[in-house]
Amino acid sequence: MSDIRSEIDPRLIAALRRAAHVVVFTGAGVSAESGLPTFRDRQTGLWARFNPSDLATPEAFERDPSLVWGWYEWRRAAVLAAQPNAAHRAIAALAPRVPQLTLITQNVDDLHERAGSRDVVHLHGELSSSRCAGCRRPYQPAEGSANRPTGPARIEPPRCAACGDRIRPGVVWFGERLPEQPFRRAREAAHVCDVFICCGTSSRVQPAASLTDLAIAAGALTVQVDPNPTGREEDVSVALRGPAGAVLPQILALTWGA
Ligand code: BV8
Ligand code: ZN
Repeated sequence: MSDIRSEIDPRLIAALRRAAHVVVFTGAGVSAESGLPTFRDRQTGLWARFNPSDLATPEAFERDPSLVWGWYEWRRAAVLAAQPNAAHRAIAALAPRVPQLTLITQNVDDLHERAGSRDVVHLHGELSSSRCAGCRRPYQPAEGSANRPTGPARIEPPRCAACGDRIRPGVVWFGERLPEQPFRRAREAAHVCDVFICCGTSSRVQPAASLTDLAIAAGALTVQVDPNPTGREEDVSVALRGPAGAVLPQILALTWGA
């Protein structure tokens, strides 16, 4: 990866130094360097191995609960085995350097939190928060009960102790509404922030991807960090081509000598 120092626009450094409110909006790409596959990367993309409609929808869970629950258990095991990477750490290090930081993520892993970020806005739920598909009661597996698979395997989902319905992952599936409060908070932050850094997302999944449009329309200085083209390069103020684990630490170093 070429050194992006020459590519970092001085406007971005100046804008970050005087920013009152910075938003960082992340997707699966920021967890890629932790070894977690993204949804769309050709080689590792999870979708490449599964048809999305076979897994991340309520209909799929209805049709084959063990296949879907097994896939989430596998992903939970992969997240547990993964470590936050330099991108997660740089975002956590950004927080004390600006008056206000809003970290919004589409990711369902907890790597931002494990890197030290607080108050993370999860738009698509979290792998760690399973609940009853019927009465919506939160579900916590009994200590040591979860059998972590080493690959995508069928696992019968547990049953709710209160109503007997199946337990489901606490994530937002395709066709399901985003959680009201987090999405409202994300829209408000995108609307008022001075700098909006969109990192590791193909910006294809709606309505989350509309946050970048909101920030552009509101006049924020918008930055994209991605090693691949997303088709948004012409829309944002600054498009930085490179892995987040290299680019974000360099932005901090150039801006604050961090
Ligand atoms: C809804 C949780 C309606 C589950 C996920 C317009 C408006 C509204 C809806 C729609 C719309 N158009 C279409 C829709 C429907 C749908 C949708 O967007 N479909 C897509 C496929 C077109 N949206 C929905 O269904 C949403 N709900 O609309 O409800 C409604 C309204 C009222 C009442 C009822 C219903 C719900 C969408 C949420 C789905 N759930 N996740 C789970 O995780 O299993 S989405 C899931 O996929 C992720 O959370 C993530 O958001 C998305 C994948 O996107 P990315 O994170 O961007 O990952 P991707 O692989 O695409 O890209 C990775 C990027 O990283 C790449 O660019 C790559 O180059 C880059 N990268 C790689 N390595 C690095 C890197 N970058 C930096 N550094 C690196 N090292
Ligand atoms: Zn229940």
